[in-house]
Amino acid sequence: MSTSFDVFVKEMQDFFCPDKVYIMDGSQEEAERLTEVAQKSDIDGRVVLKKLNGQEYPNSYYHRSNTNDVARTEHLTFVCVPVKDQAGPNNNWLDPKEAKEKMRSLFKGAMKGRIMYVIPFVMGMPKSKYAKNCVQITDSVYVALSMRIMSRVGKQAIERIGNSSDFFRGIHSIGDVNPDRRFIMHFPQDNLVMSFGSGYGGNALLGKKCYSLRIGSYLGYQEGWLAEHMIIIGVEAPNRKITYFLGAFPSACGKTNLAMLDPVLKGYKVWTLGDDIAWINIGEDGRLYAINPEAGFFGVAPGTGYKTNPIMMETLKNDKFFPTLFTNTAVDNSNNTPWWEGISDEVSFNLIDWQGQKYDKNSGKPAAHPNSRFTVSIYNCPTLSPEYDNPKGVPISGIIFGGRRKDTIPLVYEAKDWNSGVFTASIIGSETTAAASGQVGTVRRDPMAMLPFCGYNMGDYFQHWLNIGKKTKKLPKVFMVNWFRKDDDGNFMWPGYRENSRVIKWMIDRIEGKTGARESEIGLFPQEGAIDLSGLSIKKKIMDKLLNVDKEDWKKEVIMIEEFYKKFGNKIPKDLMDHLKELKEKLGV
Ligand code: SAT
Ligand code: MN
Repeated sequence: MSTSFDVFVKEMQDFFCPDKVYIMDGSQEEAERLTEVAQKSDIDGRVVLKKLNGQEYPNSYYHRSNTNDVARTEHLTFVCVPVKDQAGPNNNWLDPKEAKEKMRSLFKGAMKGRIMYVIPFVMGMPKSKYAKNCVQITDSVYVALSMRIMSRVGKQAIERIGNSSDFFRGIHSIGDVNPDRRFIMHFPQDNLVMSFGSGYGGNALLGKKCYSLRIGSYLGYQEGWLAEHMIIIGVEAPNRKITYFLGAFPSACGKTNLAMLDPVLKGYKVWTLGDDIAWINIGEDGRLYAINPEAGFFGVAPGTGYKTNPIMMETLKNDKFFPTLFTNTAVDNSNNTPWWEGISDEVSFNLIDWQGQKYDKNSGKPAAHPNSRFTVSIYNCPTLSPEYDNPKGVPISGIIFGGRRKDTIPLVYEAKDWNSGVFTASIIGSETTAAASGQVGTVRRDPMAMLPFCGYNMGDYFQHWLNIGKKTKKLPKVFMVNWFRKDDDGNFMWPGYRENSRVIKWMIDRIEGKTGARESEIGLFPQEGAIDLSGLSIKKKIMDKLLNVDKEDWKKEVIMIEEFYKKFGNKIPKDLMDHLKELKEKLGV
């Protein structure tokens, strides 16, 4: 497989038998040409793209996918390495030889009558030593256009690759969008992903979850860095000092909202660097530095509105260089604009739902698919940090982990040190919501929010985190948050959203050594009055409850953690087992 770019393209052409081969150059003219092509071509009888109202949403297009192809398909996603244990219980496994044979039989001749798009791209700023060279093959113009938004496509990538054979290969065909013939196969040892039968983001934009997280985490394990499912933000304080944070949350915890938070506290500002993925390296000064390998947002539309995330609304409406895509939202036929639940309080009479039918308000169903998405360039974000394009990345002072829990997990606590932080992150649990399949409200473990994205055995991954701690000179502080605690009547106890900046201010005070902390069984709590509550009416009794260890809840929690750890057998590092043992002792379990 280690052939040069030209040879790889020729091999792919001979194999897929497309009518035409098109090598992308990333130019503005190309964007115009491809959006033209997409407005004329169809998948399953539906045009790929329709232009939306350019006054309301400049340079924006609408895409409706096949109704069976609206989300990542984890059960059809495999990590293919010679030994099953290397993939771990956190991945589906297949022998690489068998997997390649299976994929070759699906791929053979699959592009007859189609155009084969060759997408040379860089994940990360091309000047950065942390950036990686990649090439994706696809027969979907929607995927080709999406890749242009989400990564740095074109000449710079071809120049960086040169005659080298050292680049990631992502081979994709949308096939006939049949869920019975849909596979996403990862070959970490070959720096290769093969994906067939889906056009959906996480399955088909191979630079994203497939490369930047699954293959990336494996490369990081080999090379001494971390590929994480994290936002990157810079928080500016009234003294103009900016503190950089990473944040990892399972889905439906408001991750994207936090990435572009408008703090309620005067004088504070959040600068956005990333909303999904961070690559973290040890810099020359021995600190951790993060870059966002992506160049766009692939965000969930429902729930995004002027109240919850005005910055994202502005991003979507920005007059833009890159086209913005809306996928599986509803469309308001009265003015040809995209519409979804939560964009505004009113429901227009003229909605066409995500499946193309006239929407009936009384149907009890949403008009937009719950996982409908926008794909938009990060350069349209008004709060984009000036450091976003810094090839060195930004120095990280704090890592925020979180989950959605109605009980047990306090509003915020700090891990005592790095290893306790790794333990805290390894035990993250979050309640499932209606947007995910399965039972609503049950707690699922999702360490570091990486369970579906760690490309190797998660036990080894925990050890890798501990090792990074040993190699780093000045480690960031690690915090755990839960914005979603409820009282006995089922009401949220903490107001959330912009008010979360109060908790982040406390973190900055901790990082700067301006405030002490109160020890507890699970970690360090804010001292009385240390969270700035000015202008917020919240009872002391509630704050006390939010910042407390409920021993009975935690006794149940440690049992669940123990069960989860057991799945990984002796792969769980001794240090984490010791932390669990210590916690059990403190709780008297
Ligand atoms: O997996 S996707 O990248 O398509 C969406 C997500 O879960 O973040
Ligand atoms: Mn994600």
